[in-house]
Amino acid sequence: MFKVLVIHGPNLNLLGKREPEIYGKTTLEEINSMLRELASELGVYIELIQSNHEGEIVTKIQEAIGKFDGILINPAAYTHTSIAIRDAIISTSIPTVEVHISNIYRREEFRRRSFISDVAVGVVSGFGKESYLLGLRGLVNYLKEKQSA
Ligand code: CA2
Repeated sequence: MFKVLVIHGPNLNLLGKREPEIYGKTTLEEINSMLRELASELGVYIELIQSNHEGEIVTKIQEAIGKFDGILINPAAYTHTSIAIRDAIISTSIPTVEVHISNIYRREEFRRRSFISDVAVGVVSGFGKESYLLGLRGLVNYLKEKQSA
């Protein structure tokens, strides 16, 4: 059974509680429930964490070596700033999918640069809570294809 680590970055604990016009009305707990449901449908094990701290995210990625087959991450604002998270993803070589609720390419200029995208196996951006589900499906599909290659 594939094991997937889901990482929600800073401020995503506020989902559904602030700025619903950009990030929707769904709470993080509701997104996690949807992910758990899809994971059981796909037959994969998932673990979900949220952190507001860059270093903690780096440590969780490092600790995923040997424990997880894939990582699904919304790095939130760290997407646009964190070489540390990028380096952690590269160093673990664990296939990683980047997801965003909003379409970062149709927002402010500073959100159009991601330090994660070119080290990810794929990116899903702009589909609201659905981005997470599409991202998990894409990641599991990638892991299956890699296994049978
Ligand atoms: O669209 C996304 O998923 C983002 O990763 C969300 C980040 C933002 O910095 C990225 O550019 C795009 C922000 C997450 C903050 O979430 C909030 C939720 C509710 C209220 C305030 C912030």
